[in-house]
Amino acid sequence: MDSAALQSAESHYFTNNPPPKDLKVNITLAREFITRHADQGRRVVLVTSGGTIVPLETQMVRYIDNFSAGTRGATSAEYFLQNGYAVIFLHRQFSLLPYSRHYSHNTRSFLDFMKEGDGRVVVDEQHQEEMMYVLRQYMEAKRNNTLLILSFVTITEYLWDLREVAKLMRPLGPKAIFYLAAAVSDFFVPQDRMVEHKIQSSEEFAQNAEDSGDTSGKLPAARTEGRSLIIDLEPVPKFLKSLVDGWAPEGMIVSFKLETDPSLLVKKATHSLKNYQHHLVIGNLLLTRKWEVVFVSSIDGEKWIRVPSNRRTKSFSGVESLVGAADPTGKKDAGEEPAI
Ligand code: 9Z3
Repeated sequence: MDSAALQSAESHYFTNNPPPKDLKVNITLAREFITRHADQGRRVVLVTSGGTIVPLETQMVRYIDNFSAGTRGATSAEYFLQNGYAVIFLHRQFSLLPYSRHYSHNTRSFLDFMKEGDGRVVVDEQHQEEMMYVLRQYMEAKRNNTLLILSFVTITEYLWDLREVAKLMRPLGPKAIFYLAAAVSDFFVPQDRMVEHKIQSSEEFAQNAEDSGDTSGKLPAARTEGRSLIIDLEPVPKFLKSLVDGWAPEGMIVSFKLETDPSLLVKKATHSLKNYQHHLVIGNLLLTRKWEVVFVSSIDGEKWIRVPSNRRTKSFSGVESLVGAADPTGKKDAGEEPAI
């Protein structure tokens, strides 16, 4: 796609899919955060995390989602903070957050880390050391104001936030990093093909386009035909190209590529790098993502990073993961810590 076609696809998308209600607030917070840290000489990274959803109805009852829990993004954000970056953490609402992730979405409840002592709630002895380690890092990020948490739910909210934050980071030039770990939908329902009300299970009660206020004559993207549900999605514009070429052309851009077929991973990561001409694609496979990733860049070619097998464990879901990374003592199981 040439740059004129890309610009027109982008402008069509943002004209036809309205911004989220909290966009203005997010822009104000991000502007203040970026300016303050740039003035203090800190590097700023935008970490995106978690999955975007695709609503099927305007008054949304049903939506398409993906598996991402936000482990990669939340974990990576902690490492960026540890290394002196200011982090804008743009995440799917209710997905994992830096630091609190150690105690949420776990097979254990956070209450399992507590006990009663002298009529007060205290942290159990066996978790004191590890929790103190996490708490200190969390407190330091709070004290220095180096973590800004923003959230999205839908693909459209994500793209609006990404575009506006990227434009705010543009003046930082190469000091701005984009670390795009969010699992982004490839297909979506455009606003002008979305039905207003809940999709009915029989044609008898189904809305037609006019009922939903649409006069364009287009068929609703999700509709019942006979007893079948037909979902006819459209491609999401290639926003990575817009980011690299337009929103923040001097920034360092790291994207992720997720596949399930091992024979496709490096091919597709290389293809993405060639297509978008950014700095690094980190490839991962669904089943092994917690302990191996491949870095594909024009400088280093293809480079695998693997967690040694004695530091992996099988999690509840059968996916192997890294043991001990969040534990200062190295003795305990840190749960689902990914390779990077
Ligand atoms: C990834 O590949 C992430 O590493 C995971 C992390 C989503 C696998 P979890 O949240 O999983 O730790 O459970 N993310 C990006 C995949 C993606 O959507 N890439 C797009 C693309 O390649 C946009 S950059 O086109």
